[in-house]
Amino acid sequence: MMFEIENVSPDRDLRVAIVAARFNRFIVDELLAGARDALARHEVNPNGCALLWVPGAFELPVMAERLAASGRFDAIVALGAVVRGGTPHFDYVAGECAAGLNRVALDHGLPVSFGVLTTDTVEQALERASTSEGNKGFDVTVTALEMAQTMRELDRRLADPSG
Ligand code: INI
Repeated sequence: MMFEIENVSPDRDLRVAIVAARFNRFIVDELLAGARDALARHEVNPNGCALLWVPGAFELPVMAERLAASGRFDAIVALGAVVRGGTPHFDYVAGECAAGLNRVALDHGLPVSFGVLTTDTVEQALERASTSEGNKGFDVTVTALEMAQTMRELDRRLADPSG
């Protein structure tokens, strides 16, 4: 085996941009609290991080695209809540949001974490955004950090295979 990279521990200088959708803000605020907690627990330097608000989940991809194109960030975390009950166009908003975020990730080779809840009810969304039952904002931020660090170490290994 040439090399293996697993169980990386995120550098404190990783630069993370969070994009948060204001729609269903009371839910997204909980996701954001989880995301902030994940950054703080990994002692990520806040000076390299940014938080951008957009109106709804549909707007997350275009802002993520702008952030990715800036070259200033190692990972992007997208947060939102799309609830089927209140959303006749649920499938368009949720589907385009997911597809758009994934496109940004692939176009830029940048980790873009999908922290957008897509649930049938507000109750289900709140369960996934709570602190006691596990917080999706926390989880996807940990994922973003792992991906950014693994990419960083991969670049290092490929630049210096002996090191
Ligand atoms: N945006 C959300 O983030 N969640 C929703 O549940 C939602 N609903 O219910 O419609 C929603 N709609 C707004 C959408 O994201 C755009 O902001 C809007 O269509 C303007 O482009």
